[in-house]
Amino acid sequence: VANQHRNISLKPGGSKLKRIPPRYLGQPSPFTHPHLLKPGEVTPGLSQMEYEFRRCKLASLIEAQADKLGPSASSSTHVVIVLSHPTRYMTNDIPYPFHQNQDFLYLSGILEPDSALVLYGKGRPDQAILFVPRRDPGRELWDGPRSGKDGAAALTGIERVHGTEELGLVLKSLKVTSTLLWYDGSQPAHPQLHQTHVSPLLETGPTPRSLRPLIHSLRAIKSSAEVALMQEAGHITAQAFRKTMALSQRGDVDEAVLFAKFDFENRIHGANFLAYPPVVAGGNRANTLHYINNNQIIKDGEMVLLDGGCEYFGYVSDITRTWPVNGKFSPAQAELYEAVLEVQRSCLSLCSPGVSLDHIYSTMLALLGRQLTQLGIIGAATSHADALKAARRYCPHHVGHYLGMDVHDTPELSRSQPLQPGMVITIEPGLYIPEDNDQVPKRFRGLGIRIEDDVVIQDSGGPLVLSREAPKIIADVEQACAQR
Ligand SMILES: [Mn+2]
Repeated sequence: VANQHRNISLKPGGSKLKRIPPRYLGQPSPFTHPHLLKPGEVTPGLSQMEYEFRRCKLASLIEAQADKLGPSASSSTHVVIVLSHPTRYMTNDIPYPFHQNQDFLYLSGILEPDSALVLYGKGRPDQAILFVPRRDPGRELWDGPRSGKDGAAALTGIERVHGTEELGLVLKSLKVTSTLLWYDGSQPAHPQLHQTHVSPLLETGPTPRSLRPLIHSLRAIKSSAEVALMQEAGHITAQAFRKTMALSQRGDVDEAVLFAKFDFENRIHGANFLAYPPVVAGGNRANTLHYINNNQIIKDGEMVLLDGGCEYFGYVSDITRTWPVNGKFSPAQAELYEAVLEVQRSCLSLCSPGVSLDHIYSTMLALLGRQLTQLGIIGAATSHADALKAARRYCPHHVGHYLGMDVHDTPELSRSQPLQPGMVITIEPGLYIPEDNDQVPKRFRGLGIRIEDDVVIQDSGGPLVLSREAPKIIADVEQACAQR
């Protein structure tokens, strides 16, 4: 991470700790939730300093980009606008559980809807203004307490805080129309705030420059505090896999039961919730990559593919294991499983700085092609090119993706870019043989296997596998299934 930290002037944020108001805020605080947050933390595990450092790094990235645009750009004033998400509704006045816009959360630590962050400054946008919903006893009676201006200021350490209704006014006072504006307006995170406060300024002002790629390049490299949160997410989910496997002793199990068990075990061990609807796919349904109905009976002798992960204070896990629901691999299941496992291990060993996800992907295809030949799924005389084609047919997805605050994290980042220390990725090769494929030896038909681990790229000593506690080799899986 060191090279990213050059040329950054970091103001000491810890020295101006304000007293947290002794009341409930719009999110956990060190006062109300001392079991979750230490003094000086904005969200569990992440300090005011860490959030301030992120804003500083973004300011530096913008400064560097402006330098490239020429002398007039580098001396101009910058304004950065990041909006929170709105509350979304399932039906009339019933909200979905609120989920924050991760780019906004990354820079502010604020977990309330209808909020915004503005960064501005001449040459370098290093001044922060936060906007949060103002206190409103009428609304708070229904929705619960809000942080308000004083609460948000004390929690985040950002001194200048306004009510959200002042966003447009403040932006106007910053003379946004004559600045370099950094804002993602094409798909605004909060359409209504965009419409009311930002859009009118865009009509007469400059074309905003895209912000998301810059934030994603920062989010891609995890700090040690972020890795610690992801370790915990991986640990919780790995233990949930153990407990869910232990329900596999005689077959004929409902996918819904495994789903419920997995959900329960994640939550009871500290996860906030599952990071995405898990795939709990028995038998041939494992060949439907995004199967989430999870409502069928898995028969004795079949396997289940479970792709699930949890969110732990803003950071997620994403793990897949495939195992027989009666607790014992059949010879054909074991044969296909070992083939995927061998490829998965080889791909894990490639996870080091300088290698790209795309490179690991092409290696995966070559290795899968070789396994398909050995399994007799494709002929021994198949050309290299045709083996790759077959590998793509039997594994239609990529080897992995970036992981972090999102399951498919930092999508602005290309998978052809060399991995750097602190990046977190998944490694998830699979082989999927639909039951109606009569080109393939009968014993493999209807089997779908994926093995997915979460991996931190490290400078030396190989990758750190966050999901290592989830049973993976056949002996460990069978042992986990046999646990009472
Ligand atoms: Mn994944």
